[in-house]
Amino acid sequence: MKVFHDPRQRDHAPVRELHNGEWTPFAEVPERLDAIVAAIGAGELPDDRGMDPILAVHNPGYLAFLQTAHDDWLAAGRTGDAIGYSFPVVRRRPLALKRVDARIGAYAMDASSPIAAGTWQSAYWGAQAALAATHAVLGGDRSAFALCRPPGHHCGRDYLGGYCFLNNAAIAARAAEAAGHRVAILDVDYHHGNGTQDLFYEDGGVLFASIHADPRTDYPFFWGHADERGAGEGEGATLNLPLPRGTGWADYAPALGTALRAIADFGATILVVSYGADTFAGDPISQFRIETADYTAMGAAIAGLGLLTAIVMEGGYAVDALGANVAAFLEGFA
Ligand code: SP5
Ligand code: ZN
Repeated sequence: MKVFHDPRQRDHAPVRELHNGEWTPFAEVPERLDAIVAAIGAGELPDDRGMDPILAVHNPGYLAFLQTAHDDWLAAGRTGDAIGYSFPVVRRRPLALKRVDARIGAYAMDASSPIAAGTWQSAYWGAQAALAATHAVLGGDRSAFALCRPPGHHCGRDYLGGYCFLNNAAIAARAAEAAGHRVAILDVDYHHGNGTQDLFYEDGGVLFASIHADPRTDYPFFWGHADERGAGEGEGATLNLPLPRGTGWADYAPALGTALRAIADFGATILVVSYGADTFAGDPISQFRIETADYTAMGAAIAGLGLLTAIVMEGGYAVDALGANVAAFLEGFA
């Protein structure tokens, strides 16, 4: 299977994040990428397909903000990573926001996604990796893997969050759709892919199916509940399968079967998988009990759909096991 990544995806390296009321070391580290490369190889560099496929998902104001946010932070006399502290939950309307803190708040959904000097470069090339994998599949490969980092599934049209800046899975999905495919997105990261869900919630043309920790107990809390099923023309094209903390493969596999049946029933011709290895038993920030060998079964079950498949990397924070967990999943496809 072809693998795509660009070394510039290492440049995003925030130092710390707000966690349980304290500053703790940032969990989504560049070494995640190194660990995966060590296990499966560096693969190929993605072509540069420019901004148009990214603009199919994100709004221009948000993208302009992301490209200058860290420079704006430094220009305001700050040091270190840019992070917001005021978020317009109550009222959100277009304003000429002068302070960098205001702009970050307007374009962020949480305070755990710092913007560092290299953030735009890394997010941009991660999105290009997702596009490269998608185009490999459109060009005749049965499957391809985009080693995206930073991840993407928590961010939406005009907001970052959950370590995510550009929604790689959505960018892949829109590119596949533009090529005439009927697209399903399967999200198996530990956390609900709220950004991806949001982007397709009223779109009946793309199925979003997600298996994740119950948002009553886990981030992102406000989305991913079982009763969220899409709206308007998208009603029925969102499927949320929340599972309790402590879930192992024996209870995960039936939920995966449910998601796979929904994808088959939808009549998808291409699949985008948001693969997070943070369901792993040893993950430092998550609470499922999936073991390394289970990822091979997971990959094989998904491959059993027989669909063209672009796999994009999402979370997974047990760095020492991450390479093996990604390799095991990809082996399941072979
Ligand atoms: C893509 C993805 O898996 N995003 C997960 C975002 C979870 N953010 C909320 C949990 C924050 C846990 N912070 C741990 C800090 C360790 N120093
Ligand atoms: Zn996650």
